[in-house]
Amino acid sequence: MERTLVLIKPDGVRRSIVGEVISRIERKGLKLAAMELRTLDAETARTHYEEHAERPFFGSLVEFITGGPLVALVVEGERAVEAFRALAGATDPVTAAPGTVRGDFALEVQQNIVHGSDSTYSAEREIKLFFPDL
Ligand code: DAT
Ligand code: MG
Repeated sequence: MERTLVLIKPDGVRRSIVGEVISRIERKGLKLAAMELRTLDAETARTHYEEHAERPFFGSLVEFITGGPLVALVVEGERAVEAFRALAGATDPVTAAPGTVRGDFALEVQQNIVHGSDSTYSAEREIKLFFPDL
C-alpha cells in the first residue's frame, strides 16, 4: 500500500476547511494513517521544502507555512501519491481545475491550501520528517 504526506496548510486551518479536505480524501477511498495539528518550527519547514531553498519565494514560503497551525496527515491507498495530487489540483490555484481543492478554494499560489508529496521517494522522506515513529 502506498503512502503520501498531506499538509492542510495554515490557510486551510484558518479558513476552517480542514473537514472539507479530509472529507474529499475519505470519499476518494484513501485512508488516514496518521494525523496531527501542529505549528512547524522554521528548521522543520526549511527541511520539508529543501528542494526550493534557492527559489526567490523560499523565505516567504517558510514564513507562511510556520505562521499558524497546520494539519499533517499520512494518507494511504492505491497510488496514494498520484491520487492525492489529483485531488489537490495544480500548484497555481488560478489554473487548478474546478473540482480540485486548489481549484475550488484558492486564488494565490502561496496560499494553495494543501501539500501532497510529489513522489513515493519524497513521501517517505517527508513522512519520516513529520512522523518519525510511524
Ligand atoms: P506543489 O505544492 O504543487 O508541489 P511546488 O513543490 O512547486 O508545488 O512548490 C511548493 C510550494 O511553494 C507551493 O505549494 C506554493 C509555493 N510556490 C510555488 N511556486 C511559487 C511561486 N512562483 N511563488 C510563490 N510561491 C510559490
Ligand atoms: Mg512540491
